[in-house]
Amino acid sequence: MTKYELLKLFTLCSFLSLVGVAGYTAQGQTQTERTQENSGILQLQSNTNAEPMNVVFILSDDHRYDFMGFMDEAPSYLETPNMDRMARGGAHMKNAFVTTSLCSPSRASILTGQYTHRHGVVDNQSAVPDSAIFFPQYLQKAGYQTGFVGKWHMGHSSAEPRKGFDYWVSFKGQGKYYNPTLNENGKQVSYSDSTYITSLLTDKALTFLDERNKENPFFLYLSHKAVHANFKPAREDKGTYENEPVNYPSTMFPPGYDLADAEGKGFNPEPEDIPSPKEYNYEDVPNWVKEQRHSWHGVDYMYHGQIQFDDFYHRYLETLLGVDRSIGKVLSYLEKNNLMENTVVFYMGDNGFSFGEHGLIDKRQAYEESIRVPLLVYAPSMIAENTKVEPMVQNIDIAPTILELAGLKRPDNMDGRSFAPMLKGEKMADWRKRIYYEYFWERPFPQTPTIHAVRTDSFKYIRYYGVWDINELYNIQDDPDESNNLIRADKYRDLSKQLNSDIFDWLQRTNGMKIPLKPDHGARFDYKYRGTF
Ligand SMILES: [Ca+2]
Repeated sequence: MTKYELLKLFTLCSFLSLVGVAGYTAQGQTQTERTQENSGILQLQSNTNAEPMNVVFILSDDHRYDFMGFMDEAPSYLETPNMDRMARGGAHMKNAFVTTSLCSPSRASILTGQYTHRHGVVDNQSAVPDSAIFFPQYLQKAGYQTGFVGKWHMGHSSAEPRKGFDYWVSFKGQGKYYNPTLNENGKQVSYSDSTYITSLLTDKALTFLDERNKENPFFLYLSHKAVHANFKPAREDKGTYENEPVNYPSTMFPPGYDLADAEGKGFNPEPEDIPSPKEYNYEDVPNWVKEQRHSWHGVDYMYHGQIQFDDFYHRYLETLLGVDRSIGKVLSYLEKNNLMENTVVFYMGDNGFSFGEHGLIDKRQAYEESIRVPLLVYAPSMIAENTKVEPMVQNIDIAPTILELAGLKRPDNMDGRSFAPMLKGEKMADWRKRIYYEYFWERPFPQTPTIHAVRTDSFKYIRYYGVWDINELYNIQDDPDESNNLIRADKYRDLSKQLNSDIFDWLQRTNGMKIPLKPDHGARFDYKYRGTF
C-alpha cells in the first residue's frame, strides 16, 4: 500500500463521522465507478516529491473575461475588490478561453480535460457518459478529500452526488437564485426566507473546509449559479448600478442604424454610438448573425421583448458583486486558518457573454466576448505578485494543471496540458500556438449554427457548418472588435486556407470528425416558427 493509499483509507475512515457522506461513499457507486476504482486507472504516477497543494477551484457562470474591476475594458464603476486582489497578488491568465462556449460542455471539459467531441456532452441537455473520468477521482485516489458545491448541470434531471466527491451539495439544472432546494450529500433540503444562492453555496463550501479531516490535502470545487441569466443580484446589491451609463460596443449597431429603431428596446444610443461603414464592414457579417439580432439572443428582440437591454446589463454587474464577495470569504477563511501557504485558489468563468457585440446577446458563437473567460490563480507561496500570463490557455488545461499541483502526472486521455510552470514564471517554449473551438447547433436556440474556429495570437478563422453563409477571418491584433471580416481579401486567402486545414487536422487527430444528431424534444425559443414542428 502506497503513502497515498494509506491517506485515502484514513480519509474514508475520518469521513464516516460526517453525516451523509459515508452513505454516499458506501452506497452511491455505480458499476462503472467500481470498475474505474478497481481497474487501477485512477492511480496516477507521482511527478514530484513536494507536498501536494490544496486546491480551491471557484467557477462562475457566464462571466465574461473583461468585467473585472482591474481590467481597463470593464465599466469604470464596476468594483470587484476580491478579483482585483487575486490578480494583484497572483496570476492573471490574460488569454483564457473555452473550447465550447456553453455551460454543460465547458463544465465537462473542465472536469475531464477533454474537448467536447471527446467527452460527448455536446449540449445543455446531455448527461456525462458513464465512462468519463473526472479529475477529482484521481485526487481522491491520491488521498485528497474532495468537495463539490454548486451548479453541476450536466444532465438536467438529477442533483444526486456524482463520482469523485466526498462531500456534495448541488441542485438540479440551473437552480434558483432565491430559496433554492439543494441536494446535500444525498439529502434534499429546501431553503426559505429569501436565502440567496451565492451566499448559501459559499457557506456550504466553508462547511466542507471546516469539517474536513485536517490531516489530508483537500480539493474544493465551488461552482456558482451566478451570473447566469435571468440575473438576480443579492438584495444588498440590487440597484447599485441602476443609473450608471452603458458603453455600447462598436459593433452593436449596423452603419446607418436609425435611432428611432431603438425605441422600446431598453437601450439609448447616441449618434456617436452608430459606426460608419468604414468602422464596421457590415456587408461581410454572416447572415445568421444579422438574423439573430431579431431573436431571443439578439439586441433587437432579446428574450422576446421580456427584458430591456440596459436593465439586463446593470443586473448582470450587480449579480457579479455576490460572486466577488464569495471569493473574498473563501480567501479570508484560508487566511484565518493558516492555509494560504499550501493552497492554490483558482477563479474562472465557464464561458463568456456578449452584451451587444455584433448585435448579439449571450454566448455559443466564436466571437471574443463569448469564448474568453476570466482566469485568476492565487497562491502567495508559489506565484509572484502581479504575474501576467500571455499564452493562450483553455478550460481543458484546468484538470492537468490541478493534477500537477497535486503532484500527479497527467493521464493520457486528456487533451489539455498543465500550465502550472507558467504560474511560477517559467517559459514553456513548446506551448500551443493556436487554440481550437467547436459549437454544435442546438434545437432550443436554433439561431446559432454549428461552428468550428481556430485562433492564433494574431488571427481568428471561423467556419460555419450546414448553413449557406460567409465564413470569417479577423486580424484580432489590429481589429480586436472583430469589425472587419477579411475572408474575401486576396491577401489573406492562403492564410484562411491554412487555418481551415488546421481545423480539420485537429479534428482528425482528436477523433472529432462527427456532428451529433439528437431527437427533437423540449421547447424551442424561436418566435418566427412558433407552433410548428
Ligand atoms: Ca455558462
